[in-house]
Amino acid sequence: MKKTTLKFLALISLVVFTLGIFAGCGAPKQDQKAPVAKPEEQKARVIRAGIGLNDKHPQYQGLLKFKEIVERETKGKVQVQIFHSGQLGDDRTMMEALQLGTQEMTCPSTAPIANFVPEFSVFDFPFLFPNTAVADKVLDGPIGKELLDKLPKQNMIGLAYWENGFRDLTNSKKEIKTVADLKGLKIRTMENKLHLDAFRLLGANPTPMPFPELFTAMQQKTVDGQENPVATIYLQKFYEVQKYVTDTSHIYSPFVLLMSKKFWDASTPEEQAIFKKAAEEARDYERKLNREANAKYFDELAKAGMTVTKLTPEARAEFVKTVKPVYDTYKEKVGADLLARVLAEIEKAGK
Ligand code: TK8
Repeated sequence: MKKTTLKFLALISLVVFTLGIFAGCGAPKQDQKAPVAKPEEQKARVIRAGIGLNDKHPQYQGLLKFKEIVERETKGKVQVQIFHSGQLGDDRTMMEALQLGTQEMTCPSTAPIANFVPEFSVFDFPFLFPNTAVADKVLDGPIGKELLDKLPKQNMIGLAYWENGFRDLTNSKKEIKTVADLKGLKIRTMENKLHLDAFRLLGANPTPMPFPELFTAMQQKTVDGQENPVATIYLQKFYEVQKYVTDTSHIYSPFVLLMSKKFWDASTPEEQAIFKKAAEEARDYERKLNREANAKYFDELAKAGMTVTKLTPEARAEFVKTVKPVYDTYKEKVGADLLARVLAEIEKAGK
């Protein structure tokens, strides 16, 4: 090594050393300020995971599984606390908290995520996925990943797609057998423009509202109806305030398990790998429970006093045709190329 290079290196180390001393003097280290913790608590970092649904829902069971895996594999260094029923706020508020780093995890549907990354609406086109097997293939494949990869720019990390499910329609006014029956009904939708437009096309009077406000809105008749998978309709006891349910299956809602980028970046690569693995294992568990729930709860809703209506093939075809125009209106908004690729994947997966 040349003399000049050596001198240069010596100078650099001196500067770094001096800065280090000053930094050390100026700012006391974190743990000097922190209250004395019991030894086992000293290093535990806490993930606060919030959801809008209650603790009866498969989504909550999925989070319990995630917690179990993460706490076991990190040997307790990362703890997971679960807050259900909107205790930490609605989906939008929780995503904003993730962005700020004041909350670590949440699990919203793709519909409200589209307010942060518009491309996520691509999965919310009505009557897009023919069944859950095809949905799994597309979401767990390259396109699903491509969308998750857009989240870090919004200071969030997408760990895996979980399942909310095919959405069905309920209301307190009348039986819905055809599109015409929906005319003028005040329907709560998620906060997503595509959903709102689809319901406008059906002749309803849709209004966006955060989920935690929904039960009271139905009870006080601020809205006539809403749409959610039957697991939610049953487990949130919507049958207490809604009389009619129709198996429209109009939109398939994926959930995305989200983590704050701040928390992710503060984790070691080993911990990140554990979060990812736990998210995927819990996903398989959650999907299984959710599918069992969605298959059985129509009967339970009938037992609870609701009128359950199955659409005839003709009536279903009319629903499909009536909402079709959103494919044109939203093609450019989500990206025409992206939509075309999703449709091609679905076609391929269905074969
Ligand atoms: C709960 C929501 C809910 C969703 C909705 O926070 O808002 O209707 O289907 O499950 O994520």
